[in-house]
Amino acid sequence: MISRLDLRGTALSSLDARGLRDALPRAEFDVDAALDVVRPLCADVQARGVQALLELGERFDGARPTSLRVPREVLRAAVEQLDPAIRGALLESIRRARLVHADQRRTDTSTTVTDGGVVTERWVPVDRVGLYVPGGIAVYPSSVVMNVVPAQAAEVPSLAVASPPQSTNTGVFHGYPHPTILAACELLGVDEVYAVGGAQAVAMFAYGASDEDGTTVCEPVTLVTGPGNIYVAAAKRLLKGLIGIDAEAGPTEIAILADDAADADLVAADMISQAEHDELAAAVLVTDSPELAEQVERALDTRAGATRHAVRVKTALGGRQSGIVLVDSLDDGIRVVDAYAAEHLEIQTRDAAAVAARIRNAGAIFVGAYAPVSLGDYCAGSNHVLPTGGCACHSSGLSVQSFLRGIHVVDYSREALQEVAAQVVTLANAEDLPAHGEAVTARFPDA
Ligand code: HSO
Ligand code: ZN
Repeated sequence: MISRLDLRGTALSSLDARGLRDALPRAEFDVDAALDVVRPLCADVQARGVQALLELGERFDGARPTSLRVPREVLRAAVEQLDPAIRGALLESIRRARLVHADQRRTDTSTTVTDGGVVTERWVPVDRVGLYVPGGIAVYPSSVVMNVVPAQAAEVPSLAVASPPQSTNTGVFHGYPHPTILAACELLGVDEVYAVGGAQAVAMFAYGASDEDGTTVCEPVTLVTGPGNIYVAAAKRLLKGLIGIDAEAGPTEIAILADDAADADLVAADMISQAEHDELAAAVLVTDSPELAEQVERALDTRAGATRHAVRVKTALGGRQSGIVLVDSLDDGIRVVDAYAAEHLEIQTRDAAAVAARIRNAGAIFVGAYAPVSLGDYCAGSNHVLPTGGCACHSSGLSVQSFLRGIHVVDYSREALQEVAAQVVTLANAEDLPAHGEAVTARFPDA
């Protein structure tokens, strides 16, 4: 079912990371191709606001909520009707995420460059964020936690969530997002929630939305975060600039670096755990042990046949994005996973912590047999909104930092400026921008 890539005997140390990356399994995720689909949708939302959003919800999600914004009593009802075990688990997930994200808060730094010349980096949260929570194949209340917690820790003053209306909801929840998503919002203290999904949610956040009387229903935001399908990613690409975005999330990925000490059944279970997300999800095992590779193949067959979403899992494992990569040594394995730059990387080797310390590119690293990706998906305290598609070689997952801007505050006295005036003038002239220098010398007419 799963393909094999045998890199044994290849001099990996002589390949550049790009070349190696291109040789590895990965999904096609052509966001550009989706741009043509989302462009008219976004234009429609910009032109017709709430009316367009309600119609698009009916067209794509098969549901029309009574109001675009979920009423407060519906949010409260979602918590009241929530299974107590789910409530307890969500609260534990929130508690742990809050612990970790509280420690990510930045403090301002002030540097005295010279007497009277001080540069301060001041961390300021964005004014308002729109958090997107998908609701397609699966419903992710955990993603509400992962988006909201860092935004709140960053003290973003205004925060809205959007998630698709569900056609299967009944009673008070009819036409609104999944009740567990609503409950997660309420437990987190978020009361601005919209029943809007897909690209149109990103457009609503970017442009804001008014109803036919011109009453504003949703104010525009400055930053949109959260995962989504290819259309959500395309809308983010289209509207980036007008709004800030976190990343264009692609299908989820798990890479596992394992040696012959790994438990094949656990490796297979973890690969399947992420393959369960999507037919395009990627599960990649990198190992220097042909025996482990064989055992994992067998375990995948057994487990994939027995799991609830067997069809989806088998498609994901059988796709070109998944595979087992055989290498000569653990050092080569590290080269491979670094080139791949996985969203999630598990290290299941002897002395896993030491191996993990050598990894340079990954969205998140899961160390040893007792840190499966599913732990990080829900309850490790870490964030599960992570860079996909190899973007982990230049980007990080969602964190408090994602919601902050570092503003440099430059405070120089007359004397401090005078001290460096000649150098500013010299550099300005070297760039043939003399007016820059003149802006300095104008302050010292007697010099
Ligand atoms: N593994 C997904 C997140 C998730 N898993 C949500 C379960 N629910 C991307 O990191
Ligand atoms: Zn997951």
